[in-house]
Amino acid sequence: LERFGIFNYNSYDKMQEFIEAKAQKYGALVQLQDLGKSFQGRKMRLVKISTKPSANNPIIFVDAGVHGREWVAPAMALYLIDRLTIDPRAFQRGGELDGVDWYILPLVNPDGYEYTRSSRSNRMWRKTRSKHGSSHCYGVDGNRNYGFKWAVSGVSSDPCHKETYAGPQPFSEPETQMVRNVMMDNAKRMKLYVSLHSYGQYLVYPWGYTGEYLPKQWKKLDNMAKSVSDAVERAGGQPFKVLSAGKWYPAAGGSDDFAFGAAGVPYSYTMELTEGHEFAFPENLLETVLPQFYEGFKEFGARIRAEFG
Ligand code: ING
Ligand code: ZN
Repeated sequence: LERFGIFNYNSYDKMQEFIEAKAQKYGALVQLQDLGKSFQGRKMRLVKISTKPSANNPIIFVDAGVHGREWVAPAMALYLIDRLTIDPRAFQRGGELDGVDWYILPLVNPDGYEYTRSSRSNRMWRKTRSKHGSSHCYGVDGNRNYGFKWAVSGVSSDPCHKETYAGPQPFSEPETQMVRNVMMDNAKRMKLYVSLHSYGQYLVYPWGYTGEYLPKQWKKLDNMAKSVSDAVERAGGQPFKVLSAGKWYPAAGGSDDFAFGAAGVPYSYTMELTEGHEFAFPENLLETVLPQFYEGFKEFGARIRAEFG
């Protein structure tokens, strides 16, 4: 029988059991919010970690796994949930939970993720598993489906395109609607959004839809990203390449652009994990890299507390 392991690639079901157990064990600290269901009917639940839910703390929102094949991303999100709840240091003054609330959605695209687990030939699936119109093809690229500058660059309008089909309209996917709702419902308090992916090791910020840099804000975004990268490096990890997403390659309809441009989240990033392994990061190395990346999240927390706490 398959067993859950914090340093394993777990099934959707095992991830659900893990977050349920966390909510049971740490009732005062961990709240689960039902967001709705994926296209195929899988429950999506937001994990809210807060020592003082009524305190109007700044919110850090982390999501992962919008692309099915990028397995290291949800593994990192679960590890983050684990450390934030078990680490006594997190609760202390200046710790990760001091004056900062963490909202974590560990698997944005559970249908695509389970599809990549179903057989070797499906391992490289990226999109959701929805069907639209009369097309016989499946799925939309969840990171091209957000309603900010939708489809203006870096997308395909062909439902059969395996990578970057933007969908028949913005937010055609229930999964991206749910992420949007988390952003909009918490827009006032949300100060940082991080979307976890895997391809190379990049920490990129808006805009994604264009190669133009934000005239005023890019420097602050760049500085925070570099200090996060430094923290990961100090822990023995690889540094991140830090630049604007659209300078790397322009693509519209990403969640980070929506968070920044539509929800007004001042710090918004796409974090691409694990240099050199792309989509197939070896499971036996998770034990090494996840704690290194966690040091980066601590730095994110410290920075947000310093500016907004
Ligand atoms: N990378 C991102 C993608 O969706 C990205 C890069 C981020 C593009 C933000 C546009 C905006 O293509 C992966 N690995 O999916
Ligand atoms: Zn991705």
